[in-house]
Amino acid sequence: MGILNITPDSFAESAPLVNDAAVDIDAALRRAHDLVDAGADIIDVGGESTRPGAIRTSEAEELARVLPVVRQLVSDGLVVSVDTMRASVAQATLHAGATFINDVSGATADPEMLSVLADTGARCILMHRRGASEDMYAEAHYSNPTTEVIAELARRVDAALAAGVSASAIVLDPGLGFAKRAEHNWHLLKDLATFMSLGFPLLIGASRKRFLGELLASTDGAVRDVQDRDVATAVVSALCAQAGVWAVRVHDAGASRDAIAVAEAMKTSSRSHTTPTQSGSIADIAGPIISIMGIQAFGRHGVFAFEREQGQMFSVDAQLQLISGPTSDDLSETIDYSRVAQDIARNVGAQPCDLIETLAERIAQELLHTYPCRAVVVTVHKPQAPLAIPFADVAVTVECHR
Ligand code: PMM
Repeated sequence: MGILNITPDSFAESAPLVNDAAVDIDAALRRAHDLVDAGADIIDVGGESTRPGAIRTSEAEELARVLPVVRQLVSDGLVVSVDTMRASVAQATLHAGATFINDVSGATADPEMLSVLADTGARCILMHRRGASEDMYAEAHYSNPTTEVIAELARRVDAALAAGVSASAIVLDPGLGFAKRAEHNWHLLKDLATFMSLGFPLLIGASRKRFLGELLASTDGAVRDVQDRDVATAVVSALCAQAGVWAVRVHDAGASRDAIAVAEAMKTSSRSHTTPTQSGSIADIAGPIISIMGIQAFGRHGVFAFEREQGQMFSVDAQLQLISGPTSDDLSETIDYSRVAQDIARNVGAQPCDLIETLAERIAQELLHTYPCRAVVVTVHKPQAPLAIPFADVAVTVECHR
């Protein structure tokens, strides 16, 4: 997950994307595409600073910063997450095509957030924190950071489920640096396996954070400069990948992508050295393949106006090749196919396409970017396609490799 902070004061970015209240949209889009070119699968767009001591941005300002950028990135085909604590911003950006809402308050800051998430069926990242940015360190007291953070996150999961959010939509994040001092962050990272055992995908945001700067302080005690923390960040990313973490939220996507490639190669070296792009077919690659066939979903795809107006049922088959097979009988080590099916149904119901080729490609790319898989094959069937003669089915199959 590449970070795109559209704020005037982002501590970790070289050049702010907001100057004198004006958003440099072109620069924001360029940075997002650079992150994707460097290997980011998701772009996390934020319009409000959450650094310690930050005061809140107004709703209008936040929306003005993120919405135009989200719209353009979605239309460019990128998978977008929006870092917001406001239900109204979540609602507007989801409507514009964002896939994830990343709420650093764990959906506590805005009482409407959970109902927006439940109503839209959006994927959501529930992060742990205590207090707010203004008083970040006041509650940074733990006797056991891991058990306390897990207990507090579990309460957020319970609240989300009670509000109607699907379990399969939830990603958890222990919130490094949020009401946590360096020793707490290290404690949480040491216990990644415990967080993994909760059974939810896990996101880790360590990128360029102060605890890395403190670790790398010079002998005279000067904390390492923010811009010089990317090697340390990439090492955290590799160790996260090794532990099975779903995503890392980073500024330098290239460094983390390389580090993760190393971690994955070490994990899977006993299986195969063949890269999927060389192999040609999903069946050629060793490793488990999850198949979900005949997912029924309503959509408005087609070149005719009546197809857009009335819509019709589509059927989708998907095969996902896992990056590595589970090493135990534990759901968190594999892909949850109920989540995959829901993602596919949501994708079919999203923005209409003229061609089922485009839809199949869009679904395959989303699956590839969302789940830890090497390769994806998607077939979209359109059994009610407007043909002049009787027929059984029309279908298109696409195959995408990481
Ligand atoms: N950290 C920041 C902002 N948003 N979201 C999640 N889910 N996890 C994080 O760790 C996180 C976040 C602050 O970092 P930045 O100012 O570099 O974006």
